[in-house]
Amino acid sequence: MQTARTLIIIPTYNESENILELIHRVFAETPKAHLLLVDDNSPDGTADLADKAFGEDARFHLLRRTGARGLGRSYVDGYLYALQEGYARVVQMDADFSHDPRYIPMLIETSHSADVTLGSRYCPGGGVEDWSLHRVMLSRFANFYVSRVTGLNVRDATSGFRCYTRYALEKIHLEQIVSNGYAFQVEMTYRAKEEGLSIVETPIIFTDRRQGRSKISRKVLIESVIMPWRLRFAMRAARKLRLAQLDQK
Ligand SMILES: Nc1nc2c(ncn2[C@@H]2O[C@H](COP(=O)(O)OP(=O)(O)O)[C@@H](O)[C@H]2O)c(=O)[nH]1
Ligand SMILES: [Mg+2]
Repeated sequence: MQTARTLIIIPTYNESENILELIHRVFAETPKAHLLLVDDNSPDGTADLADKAFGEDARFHLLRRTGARGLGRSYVDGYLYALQEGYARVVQMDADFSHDPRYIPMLIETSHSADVTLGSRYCPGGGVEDWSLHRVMLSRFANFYVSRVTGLNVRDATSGFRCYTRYALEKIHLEQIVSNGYAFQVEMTYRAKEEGLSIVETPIIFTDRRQGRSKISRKVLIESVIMPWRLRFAMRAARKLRLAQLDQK
């Protein structure tokens, strides 16, 4: 497996308890891949900690964001970095061990035959472990809701453990992305579909975070309720426009 041109993007906000072990584990799974931490100026010093431990390692890269914090914006900055630096694909994952690094090779392998690879909790072989009933219900409902409203026929559109090829990132209009929280994953998936990119799901077992606290806010939840409708109506408007343009020809 060729991983030298893979960039693993990890967004962080206050992950000092997880980050060093996670980076060790990621490099153990994929020694040739490079890793980019996109840190939102974490008050707990996550970025400094990682930089001190891995700053000398040529595979380690650090993007320190300033200004408004945001998960979606952090991913986009990471993707732009990957495009600029010439990587062939990106893998993105959380820093809290919910996403087990052992799945990275499988995501990379699958990305050789798919533009977008989703680490999926809800396809055969996938699942969740140690999650409260409340989180399970919320996630299940979110996926049901998203697929009903947008018509996206993927099983785990909100998964944050995924792989994009360079081609996929170039096709998706990153500058047009508007959402920032869970809805960000949905919007990326939706735009991928609209661009005709191939999307494949491979099973993962998702576990609850090991240390630290979730940063998911009420604002993020509200956004994830509204965004599927925005995508649906934006798509309709775009189709109408295309049809009108065809009529004129
Ligand atoms: N750069 C950046 N990372 C974030 C932000 N919010 C959360 N993260 C990271 O995104 C990942 C998922 O966040 P988490 O709080 O675990 O969300 P949850 O798993 O849905 O509860 C973790 O690696 C967080 O450190 C943010 O505003 N900026
Ligand atoms: Mg988490």
